[in-house]
Amino acid sequence: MKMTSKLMAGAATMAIAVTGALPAMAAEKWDMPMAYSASNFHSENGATFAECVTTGTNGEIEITTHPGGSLFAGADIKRAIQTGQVQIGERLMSGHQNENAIFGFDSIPFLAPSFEDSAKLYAAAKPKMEEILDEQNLVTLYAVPWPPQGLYFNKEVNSVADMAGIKFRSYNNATSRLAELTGMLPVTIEAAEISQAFATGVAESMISSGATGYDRKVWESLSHFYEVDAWLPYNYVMVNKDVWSATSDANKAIITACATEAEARGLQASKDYTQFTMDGLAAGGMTVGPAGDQLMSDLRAIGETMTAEWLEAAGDDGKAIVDAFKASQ
Ligand code: PCA
Repeated sequence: MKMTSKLMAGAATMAIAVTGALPAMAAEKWDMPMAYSASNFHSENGATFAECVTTGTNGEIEITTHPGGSLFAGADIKRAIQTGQVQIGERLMSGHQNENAIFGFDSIPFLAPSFEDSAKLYAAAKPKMEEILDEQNLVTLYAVPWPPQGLYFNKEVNSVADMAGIKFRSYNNATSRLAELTGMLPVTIEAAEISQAFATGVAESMISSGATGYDRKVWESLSHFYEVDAWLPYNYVMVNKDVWSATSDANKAIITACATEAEARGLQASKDYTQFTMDGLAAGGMTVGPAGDQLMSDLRAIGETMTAEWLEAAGDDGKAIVDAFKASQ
């Protein structure tokens, strides 16, 4: 529902009447769009971060989260922050691999398949990522990985040959490419829409975390989850650079402290959620377990192709990230 300006003026007059005076300094309101459901750990973590900022700044900056793609759909969130339509937001960065191959550093199959490795890969990529985002008018506050990515199907699958012709839900370039290389048919769908897509047969399969399948109750349509541990993609919380520059040093310090806490809390939640959500998928009736040997060796071969393609697309900067990651292992 949209309030008319007359109604809003009325509400403001009432607020003044109740509080007795105008506040000394108008509180700044920051809207924070997020693409994933309110119950998802990233969204819960974002809500806690928002509270931390609102309380820490004594309400000088009040952040309101908008989960589930309710304010902007996932694909539009980054641009909305860049252009100042919103002050802050969260986005799966690999969703923008088509803008810059570097953004896909975290979706290279089998390069960094554990939480430990992925933290090292993220650290290796961070300076370059922040430089690119800075050029796009964005300041990164914190980033949190999703749990390891596995494959969902509505039937038993033991090899890549078994995947031929399946309609596959993708969420970034890497997942679309994986579909092509496995003979599946990619269709890009936001996480917020997948329950519907699976229920209506628009998609029959996806690669994602146990977390997303659990949040979207995919057991209502799908039967198998294979642990593949392909990669751990990162969600980034970013603020518009002009908004950041106009923020007082005291408030910047508070926001940065809240972000540091959110990064650690989010990582822990991602780890805790991994087994919890796979148990949840099983409790929902799905067959959950490691992918078989044939499937894994087929996927590894495809992973090599995708790694070579990414290195080619990401050039010297991409190579430098992978080299720095390998040196840190
Ligand atoms: N969930 C998100 C991205 C990665 C993940 O685990 C999704 O499926 O859209």
